[in-house]
Amino acid sequence: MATIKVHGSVFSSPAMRVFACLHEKDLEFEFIPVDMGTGQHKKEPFLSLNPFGQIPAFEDGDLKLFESRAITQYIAHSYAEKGNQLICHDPKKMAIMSVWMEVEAHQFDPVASKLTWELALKPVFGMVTDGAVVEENEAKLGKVLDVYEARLAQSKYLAGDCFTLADLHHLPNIQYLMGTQSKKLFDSRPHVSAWCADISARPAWLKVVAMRSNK
Ligand SMILES: N[C@@H](CCC(=O)N[C@@H](CS)C(=O)NCC(=O)O)C(=O)O
Repeated sequence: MATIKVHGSVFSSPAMRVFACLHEKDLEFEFIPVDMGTGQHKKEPFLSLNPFGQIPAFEDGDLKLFESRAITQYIAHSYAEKGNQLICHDPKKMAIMSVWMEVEAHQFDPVASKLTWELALKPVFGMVTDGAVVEENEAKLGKVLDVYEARLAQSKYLAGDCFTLADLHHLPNIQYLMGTQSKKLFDSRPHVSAWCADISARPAWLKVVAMRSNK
């Protein structure tokens, strides 16, 4: 029995971030689906794993964590010797990686998540996409991706020459947006486009995509 447990949904971007990290590290884990439709995440026993009532929640033995990016950092540090290296050890490289993890969380994710919701998820739930929200956030995402284009013209990955958590954290929103009209924002920037293609083809990420297809 795996000691690592992930409570979540295969359609949740933060949960997919954690699955991607576990697959990169070649770690076995137990996936425990949370039925958000019935509000399982807002009741005990889930609230004792995450008092904010959000997925994913994570357990490794007696350690309980929430917040997807904190979970991936724990996994990458704690299982450093397993699977693919996802963090830099040199302090300057580590600092650059941290910068780009922060950029993902505070610049990329807020706009990309709004577009994912409007363009990829609302149609699945039979809800109507709000064109004004899409227009506003596509303009914002374009500006963010201009900065990425300049960065990725200098280095293959965001933190430098190697794939790290800074890249991995982007994958769920990229996956969703590549199936929407917002794909054009990535495709029109050659370095961003090459980076998306490269990180989306990683075997660990393809395993996450397969977890979703099996549902
Ligand atoms: N910052 C959190 C975000 C988690 C989050 O927003 N999860 C969503 C599902 S994708 C959720 O549980 N939403 C229900 C709610 O907020 O009540 C993380 O990265 O883990």
